[in-house]
Amino acid sequence: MKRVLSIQSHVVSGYVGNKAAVFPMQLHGWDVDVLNSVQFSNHTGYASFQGERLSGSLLLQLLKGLQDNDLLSADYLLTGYVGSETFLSSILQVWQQLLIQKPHAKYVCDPVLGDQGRFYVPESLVQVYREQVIPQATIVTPNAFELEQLTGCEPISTLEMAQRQCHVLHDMGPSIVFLTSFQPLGQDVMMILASQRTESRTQCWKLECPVLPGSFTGTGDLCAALILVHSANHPNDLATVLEKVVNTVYAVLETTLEYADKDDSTVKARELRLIQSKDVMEHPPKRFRAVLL
Ligand code: PLP
Ligand code: PXL
Repeated sequence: MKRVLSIQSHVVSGYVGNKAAVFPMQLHGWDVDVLNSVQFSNHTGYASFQGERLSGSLLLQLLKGLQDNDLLSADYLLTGYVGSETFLSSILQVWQQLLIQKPHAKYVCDPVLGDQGRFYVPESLVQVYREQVIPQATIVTPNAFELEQLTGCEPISTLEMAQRQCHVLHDMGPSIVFLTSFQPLGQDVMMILASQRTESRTQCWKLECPVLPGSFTGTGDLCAALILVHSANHPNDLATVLEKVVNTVYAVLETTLEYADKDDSTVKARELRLIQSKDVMEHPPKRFRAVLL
């Protein structure tokens, strides 16, 4: 099972969306069918950007091309940032068609909505994710803000609350929930939770690591790609998946910081140094460990 259809953004310069996801997956031996939902000069965190978006109808044309040539054959679908309801609905059509070809296909969905109380997509997408997308996803990878929006809960301030909301998301369908970043109130630590529900039980693992200075873009996209790769390699060992993913992402961020000049806090200096992190992506360090809650 090593072919993935990845529907995400393309940026000419820098590393977000497919630019952050494709290389790591290829490095782990995956064939990646790359479908670019936008082509922008750079990510939207810069002062400006240029480029264009793929429409939902063009996505369906590409789907037809793949179907006509018997090329819709991925074992996994991976999606990230989606900017409109029509594009999200077209993605669901792609997923339905893929399931017809590959009934055992899995859907890894990063339900990108926003972060730290701020939306970067239209708020109307929350309802579409909640009602139509999440129920079809196998693995979901929200951050704390996205989890709050999807379950409709109060701001998540404690570990217990975070774990409870992962259960609520399981109730909506996905068997694996990765809460990719969460800071409990009053604690200067970052937590990542990985929760797996099977027929007989739900197990939740926690990993803690220090908060690194500054903010990065594309971390969530890299994280989702690595979750896909490692969960396929270790289907019955979520602790290992969590450790490999976080230790890789952490090492990539450290490498990124090493390359940035000390007092260079520009957006450009915070572009992930993915190419320079090839070795750590292939051989994740054994550093931060997962604990069972
Ligand atoms: N930072 C680190 C060190 C991580 O390991 C992860 C995910 O595993 C993230 C950030 C995730 O970031 P985001 O908030 O973009 O989901
Ligand atoms: O990392 C999310 C992302 C994806 N795609 C585009 C972006 C961003 C974040 O800024 O600008 C185009």
